[in-house]
Amino acid sequence: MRARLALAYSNVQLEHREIILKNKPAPMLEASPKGTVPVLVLVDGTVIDESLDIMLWALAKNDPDHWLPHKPQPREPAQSELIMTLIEENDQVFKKHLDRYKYADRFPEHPQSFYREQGELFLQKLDERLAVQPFLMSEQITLADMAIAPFVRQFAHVDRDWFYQSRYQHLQRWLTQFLASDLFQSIMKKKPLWKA
Ligand SMILES: N[C@@H](CCC(=O)N[C@@H](CS)C(=O)NCC(=O)O)C(=O)O
Repeated sequence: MRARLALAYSNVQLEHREIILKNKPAPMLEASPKGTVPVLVLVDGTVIDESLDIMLWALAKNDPDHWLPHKPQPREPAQSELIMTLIEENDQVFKKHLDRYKYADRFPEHPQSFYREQGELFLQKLDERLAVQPFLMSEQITLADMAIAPFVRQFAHVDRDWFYQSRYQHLQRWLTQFLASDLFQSIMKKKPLWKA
């Protein structure tokens, strides 16, 4: 989802090949044997098969609203480094708790509420940021918002009633705004399955 967001935003020309994971087409596995989506194949044959790398590639092509700002202050890390640190925490830590919360029956060592509480540490952190500014890093959308929102959406959708009644009100506002955005709506339009 986040790769699609960045590709749509940067407006690069591409052929979208929709697949189902239960029936991965051979050309996909030839390009990327690890068998996960997304996979981006460039005209020169280069394969990019990590969603964050696809986002970075798309922004390097075209980043009209500066999702990756460049305003380094003396003795302060550039904002782009802070963005990458927050995304890394999402990808390395929060994602693990999300998967366990979502598929708690596959991780019977703990009840589902345990995994939710682990994930909440990150929700709390995001909510504190969103209490003082509209987006995760600043007044403007950055790559951090777009790389992280799809995971918060998944977390929220495990138990929507719980999420929308939780104390993370700023996060609720931010997620609701993301879900209503034209960009998100545009990538959610159903695409026909690709046939070779
Ligand atoms: N780190 C990878 C994770 C990709 C990933 O795990 N994708 C899932 C779908 S969201 C997948 O393709 N799973 C393979 C399968 O279910 O067969 C990325 O962000 O690109």
